[in-house]
Amino acid sequence: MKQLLNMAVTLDGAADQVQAITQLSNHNEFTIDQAYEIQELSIGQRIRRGESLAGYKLGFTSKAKMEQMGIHEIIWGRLTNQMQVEGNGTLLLDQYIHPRAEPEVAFRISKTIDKKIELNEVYDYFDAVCGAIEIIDSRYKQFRFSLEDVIADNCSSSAYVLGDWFPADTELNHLDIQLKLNKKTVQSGNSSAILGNPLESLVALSEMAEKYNIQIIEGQIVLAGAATSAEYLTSGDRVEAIFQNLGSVNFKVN
Ligand code: OOG
Ligand code: MG
Repeated sequence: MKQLLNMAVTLDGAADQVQAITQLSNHNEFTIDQAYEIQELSIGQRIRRGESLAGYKLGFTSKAKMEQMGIHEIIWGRLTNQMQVEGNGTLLLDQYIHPRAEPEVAFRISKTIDKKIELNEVYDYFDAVCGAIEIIDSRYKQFRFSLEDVIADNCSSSAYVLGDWFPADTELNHLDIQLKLNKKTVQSGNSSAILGNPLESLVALSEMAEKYNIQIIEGQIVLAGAATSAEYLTSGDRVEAIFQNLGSVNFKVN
């Protein structure tokens, strides 16, 4: 246990000090279940400093992401309130190691998810949806990691920006999604790239909730996973994601 805590503290410190570390798996052997324990302990450090759990994120729910990073399993991580950046706001580059942005769809949960739910039940569990941007910032050098490494590192999550909320019955499948950097489209995709339908991400998360004994509660946010590859950010960038049916989200990088 001590060793898992040490790894958790190392990851938390890397984020806090904005200093990339060597992949943990280079020098330690740990399982996927232990990686989730490290993640929990590492986020626990943030909670102890006063942050609160704001929700969850899924990773590698699209082929584009799996292929960009070379990992083909669905993973999940935690979001805290501190990680939220306001829409139209500014991301301060010096707080991140090598941040990348990716367009996401987000759900606002309205009823506790703690066991597997079916696709035909998902509408009972959220009351709003929005377009979002996730900022991922691997704490590992060169943004390279094993499956265990990235899970321990909270699935690279470091910040998120939410757009305006739309009603839960907004059609979410087959929506065009674009990511723009400085007005130029750098990624385009479709929401159906997310597990065939972004609603499936809630089913996937519900399986994780049952397996890992977590509860996603009313008011928490779930990021469904990016539909496109992620793009590196540099100083001065203006980042915008545009979603059919869900408006747009933007921020600038300083
Ligand atoms: C891991 C996180 C993946 C997504 O949306 O697929 C992810 C990474 O790419 O570093 O957030
Ligand atoms: Mg993501």
